[in-house]
Amino acid sequence: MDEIVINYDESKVPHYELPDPLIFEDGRPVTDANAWPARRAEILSLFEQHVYGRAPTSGAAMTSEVTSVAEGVLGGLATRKEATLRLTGNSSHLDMHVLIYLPQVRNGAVPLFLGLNFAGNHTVHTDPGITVPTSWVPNYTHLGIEDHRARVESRGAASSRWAVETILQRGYGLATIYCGDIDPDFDDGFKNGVHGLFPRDDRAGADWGTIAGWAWGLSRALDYLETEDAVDASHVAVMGHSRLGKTALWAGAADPRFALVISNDSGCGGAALSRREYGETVKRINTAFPHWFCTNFKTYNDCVSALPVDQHELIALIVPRPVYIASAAEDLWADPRGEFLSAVAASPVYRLYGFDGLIDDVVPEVDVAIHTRVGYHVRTGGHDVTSYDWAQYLDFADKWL
Ligand code: GTR
Repeated sequence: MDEIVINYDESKVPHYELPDPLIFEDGRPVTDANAWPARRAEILSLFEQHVYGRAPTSGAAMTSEVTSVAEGVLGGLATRKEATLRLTGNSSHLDMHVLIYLPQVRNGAVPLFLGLNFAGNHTVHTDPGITVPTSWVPNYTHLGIEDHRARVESRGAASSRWAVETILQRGYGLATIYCGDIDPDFDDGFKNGVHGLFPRDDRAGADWGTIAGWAWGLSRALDYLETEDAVDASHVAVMGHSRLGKTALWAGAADPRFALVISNDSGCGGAALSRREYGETVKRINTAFPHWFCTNFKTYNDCVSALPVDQHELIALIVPRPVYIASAAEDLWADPRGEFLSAVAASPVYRLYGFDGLIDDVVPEVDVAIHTRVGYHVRTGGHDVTSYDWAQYLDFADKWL
């Protein structure tokens, strides 16, 4: 295999030109907001064809069952609810376990943050009432540890990334699902997880990868939330970190029911511009994670400038809904500057709708958040989700959701 060069030198970023989100493929300009839905449909189709792959539009039936409800948990702050969403395809089924926290005191249906987690719902909080997954979980099976005890010991392991109490105190609910319930995060030739619900021998270049599968699962979770009286499903913010930040962006781009979209350190294949080739590149991501994107994406490994889209257009697909792009100063692998420039390049589409976008292409100072309808910050520190990030998301949601 060729050596994959990773560049961290700004002076070595190649000269690039971004595709213009406001010019149709046939060269016509988008002159007003009325023309945007048609251009949006064109860009969405290009992302399906060349980047994430196309999800099936029908073929899986869903049933739901509430498996537990507990009032007054987390010191009286929350109602905890768990539900199993069963998706049935041609010959198999899949169970997605949703954990929902709602403020115990509510004045009607609440707006809510929805996000996938990396290693099980029980990792988001030390709450002993959260059910521990019995499905494939990363790190444990990889280490040869299969027993239930190791999983139980990871209760709360990711709690610093989920500001559960703060979210509830601010009047929002939180729903989360373990991403591996939807599709286990390894390359198995698209046999297990959601792909297994729609089995086929003839996978084509634009068939969906794992990120599209996870995003599809988020939409199914939203289908369920629409049936939950305590949740205001027209005010759901989809949020994710890193690979799950890429997923949140694609879910929000593909499904306009998500009212707000938050990308936390999503990097390559997420908010960062592919053409900059700074930090993680298209070639590196397709090599290390061959299952995340569609097969067609790999044809651009050595020629990203030939891609008919770049990631600023993924952000543009969310217009006119609000979007927040967050970077971390030390997370060079995710290319903070490339994430910012992507938000800047999506801004003309916001302006079409009369919203201020990001105008200046100078990256803001560290820890100075911008809360225009396309929000942005680069915070101190590395690849993570912190209380600073959540403080911004909550303020941004108060303003725009
Ligand atoms: C890295 C990957 C990134 C990012 C990250 C994560 O290994 O290269 O694209 O997604 O994983 O998800 O934590």
